[in-house]
Amino acid sequence: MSILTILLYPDKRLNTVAEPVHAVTEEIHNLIKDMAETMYAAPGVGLAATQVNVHKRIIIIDTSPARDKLRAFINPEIVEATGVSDCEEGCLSVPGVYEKVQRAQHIRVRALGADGAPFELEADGLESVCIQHEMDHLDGKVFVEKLSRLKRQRILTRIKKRHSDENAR
Ligand code: GNR
Ligand code: NI
Repeated sequence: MSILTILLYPDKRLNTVAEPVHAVTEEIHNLIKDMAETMYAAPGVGLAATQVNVHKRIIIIDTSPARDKLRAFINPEIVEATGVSDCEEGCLSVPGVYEKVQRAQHIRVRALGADGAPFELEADGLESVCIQHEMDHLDGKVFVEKLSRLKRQRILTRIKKRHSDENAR
């Protein structure tokens, strides 16, 4: 097992659209294990393969307080979305930035599990937000790209300042 490097916004590789998985092989199992180790170490409640520079349609989430309910979604699709929620989001690829993003409140997702079998799941609250956030990563979208130009510009300025402060130390 290994901890993978998480790409940081504004890395252009985060804008890659991920490809569907055609077979759930041992290579995919190993990737999911490494993604889980990376997510728990971060720590985060979700991770998309895109963030570790693997452009395959795989996300994992664990929003449980005990951090013992890992779920993998391969080729996830939202089959139903209702209501509106705006929840403060953060992202392991944009450390230290938290902003409200508008999402569907309730979703029904269809995907393949790590065992290759299809399943459907209904989600609300943080789990729903997290699945939508991870699925955006697979389409090459980082949550800050959903904000207004002004907010995004301010975030970019803050990130650049932080980098120059780090380099000056
Ligand atoms: O760890 C994470 N927390 C989080 C909080 C609110 C909404 C979304 C998230 S996902 C994030 C991990 C991450 O960056 N996944 O892509
Ligand atoms: Ni993220």
